[in-house]
Amino acid sequence: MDVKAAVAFEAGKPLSIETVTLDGPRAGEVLVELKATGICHTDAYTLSGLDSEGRFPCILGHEGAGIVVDVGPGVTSVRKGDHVIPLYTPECRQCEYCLSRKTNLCQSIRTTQGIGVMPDGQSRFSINGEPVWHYMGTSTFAQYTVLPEIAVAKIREDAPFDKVCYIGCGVTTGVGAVVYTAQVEPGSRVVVFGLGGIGLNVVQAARMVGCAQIVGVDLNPARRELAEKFGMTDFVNPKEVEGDLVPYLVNLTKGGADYSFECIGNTTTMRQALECCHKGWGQSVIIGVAPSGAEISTRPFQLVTGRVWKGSAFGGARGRTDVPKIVDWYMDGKLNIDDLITHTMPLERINEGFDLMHEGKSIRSVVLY
Ligand code: NAD
Ligand code: DAO
Ligand code: ZN
Repeated sequence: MDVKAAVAFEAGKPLSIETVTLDGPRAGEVLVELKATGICHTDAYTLSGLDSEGRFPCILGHEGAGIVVDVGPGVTSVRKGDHVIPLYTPECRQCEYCLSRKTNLCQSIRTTQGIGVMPDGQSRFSINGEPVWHYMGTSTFAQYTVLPEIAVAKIREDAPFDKVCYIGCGVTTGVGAVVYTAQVEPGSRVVVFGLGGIGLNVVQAARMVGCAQIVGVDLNPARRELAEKFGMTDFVNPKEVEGDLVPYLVNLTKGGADYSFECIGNTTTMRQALECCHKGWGQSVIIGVAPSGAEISTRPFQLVTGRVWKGSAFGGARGRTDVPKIVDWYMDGKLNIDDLITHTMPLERINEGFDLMHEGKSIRSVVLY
């Protein structure tokens, strides 16, 4: 079928709106009509050329929501008409990783996903007979996309696509880091580094689980108002702190954070996030993705004395199991997504969404199909 898509032909160039050919779903696959997709920093990172897995030409996008319009042979878990969120972290429930119950990083299609093809080694997208590669197994910057059935989460039909698409990455990454990765207890004191599209979701999850203190750290004073609306109790702008930031935060949290979250992708703030944690038990969760090749450091005694350093991908969420629950939390009013979606646009104006993100003017831009 012919499909309208925003194609990334080469690194560093704007996306180009094209009509591409999409082959139908094969065994174990589904065809999804996208209704909305968010634009995330990871799309921009890959478009910049810095992502070692970036393969051009490709169709970016990994934060979508839509409807199953066709299924291939052998598909059992979804059917035509189901509302779904594509999953860049699939959940096969059969691989060693899924069965371990220790991680959400299902590996069953990892190799092919990482090189932009479907599990049979081929792309379903093409232009004039030449392949256009998939991206993160999702390619949501297209009107239609093909996905393995293990890479879609079935969601309730009353959930609005233009809001719950954000659960496909940003919301789940931030909320899941609190609920699944750190398993933050009520009454905890937390420090959140970076109050953007991920950090604000950490803040609202910290409020949801009943944290006593939620400190937000950001260089941008404009982030304060929204963060307070989402539950932040204290705002710290590092530029306004006299002396070292770490002792300031330890003092503010009366001995150190029970949990801290790094939502920037900066190795300096990763170290600060670990070191502002409470001696004996504080845990720091790295969510931000640092530049390729970057390294983190601290004094080992920070860990000897009980602080724990860990990381979180897609919030530690098992997509097919946990994403529908997060949709419920939104529909029940426990999570606010509406105020984080600051801009919407048709596919033809998708490059404006990238510009707004680079200028720091948006929290989330959503493309509506
Ligand atoms: P964002 O740009 O919207 O937010 C980052 C915030 O950090 C901004 O408000 C900025 O002002 C602030 N900031 C920048 N440098 C700072 C510094 N030195 N000190 C204090 N504040 C600073 O980004 P985002 O969309 O929220 O993404 C955050 C990170 O999470 C990115 O690295 C992204 O790639 C990553 N991410 C990780 C996962 C995962 O599964 N682990 C998923 C999605 C995104
Ligand atoms: O299993 O090796 C693997 C793949 C893990 C992917 C984790 C992705 C999280 C970080 C990238 C940001 C996604 C938008
Ligand atoms: Zn698996």
